[in-house]
This record gives sequence, C-alpha cells and structure tokens, in this order.
Amino acid sequence: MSVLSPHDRVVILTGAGISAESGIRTFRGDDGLWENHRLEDVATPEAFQRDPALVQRFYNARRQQLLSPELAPNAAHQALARLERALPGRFLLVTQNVDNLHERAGSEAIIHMHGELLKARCLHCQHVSKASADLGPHSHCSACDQRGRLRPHIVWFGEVPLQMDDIYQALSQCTMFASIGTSGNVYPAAGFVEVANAAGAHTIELNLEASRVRTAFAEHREGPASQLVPAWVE
Ligand code: BJW
Repeated sequence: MSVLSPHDRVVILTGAGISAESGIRTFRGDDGLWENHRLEDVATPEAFQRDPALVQRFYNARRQQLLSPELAPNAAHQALARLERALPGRFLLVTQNVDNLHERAGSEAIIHMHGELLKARCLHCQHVSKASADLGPHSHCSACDQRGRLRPHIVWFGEVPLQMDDIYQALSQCTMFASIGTSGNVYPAAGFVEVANAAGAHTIELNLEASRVRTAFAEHREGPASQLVPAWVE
C-alpha cells in the first residue's frame, strides 16, 4: 500500500466506469445507456407514474444482465476489496452503481447511494426485499401482502440518495478521498470532493478522462480502472 498509510481514513466514490470493463454499460458518452432511453422516460418518479411497464422493463433487462453467469468483477473491484481488508474500520466505499460487483469482489463496508438493482421497495409499506428478475404488476410484497406495488429500489432524479448522513460523516473525517469511474455530472456525488477538500483530505480522481469536476481534485490519473486502481492501491 504505497500511497496510503495505515492511519489513513479512506473514502472511495465509484461510478459506472469501474464496471465498464466487466461489461456493464456506462450512462453517458458513446454507447451509454441513455443512448437508447431518454433519461426522463426511465429514471424519474414521474416516469414510473406515467408508464410503470416501460420503467420495469428497463430495470428488468438490466437485472437480467447482472444475473448472467459471464458477468464478473474486474481487477479494479478486487483491488478495492483488498484495500478495505488492509484498513479495517478506516475505509468506506460509496458507490453510485446499482450492480453488485463490489460485493462479489469482497467489499463489505459499502453504501449504495443510488440503490440496488437486485432489490425492490414496496410503495405501500416501504419494505425492501429481493427483486425478482421480472418485477411487474403481478409482484407481491411479502411484508404487507399487496400486489403490484413493488418498484425498483433505485434512487431516481429528484429523490434523495441513501445514507447521506453516514456518507457526509465519513467524508468530514477522511484523510484520503478517491473518485473512480464517474463523470461528475450527477449531484450530490459530484460535490463530495469539495467536502473531502474542506476536511483537509488528499483528493484523487482515477478516470478514463477528466471528469466535469476534475479541477477540484489535488491529483488526477487517466486510464482504465482495471489498470489504474490496482496500481494505485498496491
Ligand atoms: C471509465 C471507464 C473505465 C468509462 N475506467 N473510467 C443542479 C445542480 C446540482 C444538482 C442538481 C441540479 N439540477 C438537478 C440536480 C439534482 C440532480 C442532478 O444531479 N442532476 C444533474 C443532471 C444536474 N440529482 C438528483 O436528483 C439526486 N438527488 C438529489 O440531489 O436529492 C437532493 C438531496 C441531495 C442530498 C441530500 C439531500 C437532498 C439523485 C440522483 C439520482 C441519480 N440516479 C441515476 C440513475 C438511477 C440508477 C440507475 O438507473 O442505474 O444514477 S442517474 C445515473 O448517473 C446513475 C449514476 O449512478 C449516475 C452517475 O453516473 P456515473 O456513474 O458518473 O456514469 P457516467 O456514465 O456519467 O460516467 C462514467 C465515467 O466513467 C465517464 O467519465 C467515463 O469516462 C468513465 N469510464 N469507462 C475508468 N474502463
């Protein structure tokens, strides 16, 4: 662990770029997910009210891809799991990703601030459960018994991301903040670097290209996450 001391308190933010080399498409840019879907049609509460079947289909397709046997964590996910083991109690991974590749690589101290593809939430009782691969009008909540009230457990635009108090608490105490594979388009995640800077942390961006908030970082490295992250961690 050359860049880090055993006394560091580390917060990592990850985005779609860390899962790109595992075969999950990013959101923006060439071949991004939004190429085929207008964002307002699938990732807002209004879209779900207007056309729940379209939104469920969009997430069912992504859920099925995530469950396919050939999808696996890559070297970047694995390097972050090793980093966590080297810094017990001093490490928090905040991911904007809704896939489960960090967990499959071995990460445990993780917050999914934008929710999780493999979970559903009941609109009637708020119970969060495991999502079936074909969520829809027939789906049944095991807690309140209502049918057809399960939505993807995903944070859409205009909704409040999850566990924000825990995230800001960790950011305000960290000595190292690294942002990996995110374009810096979406807030509040794009503003975390400013919170870490205010806490006096060293801030580093590891991304294929400069993000929208690149100038807020003390250090920046460009390249694929599967190479940059293991090299930074080891
Ligand atoms: C690689 C690579 C490789 C590729 N190696 N790198 C004006 C100012 C500030 C805020 C707002 C504003 N107007 C509106 C807002 C709020 C809004 C917002 O940010 N809008 C912007 C568009 C301006 N935000 C919200 O509504 C959020 N809620 C909120 O603000 O609540 C208020 C509140 C906050 C805090 C406390 C209290 C109250 C909610 C945002 C929800 C975002 N949801 C989505 C979709 C749902 C999930 C899903 O369907 O999967 O989450 S949007 C989408 O973008 C998804 C992602 O998590 C998120 C970020 O995308 P990400 O990960 O950065 O992906 P890309 O594709 O953009 O970038 C990938 C990067 O990787 C690129 O840079 C590539 O170069 C790179 N890359 N291959 C390394 N191999």
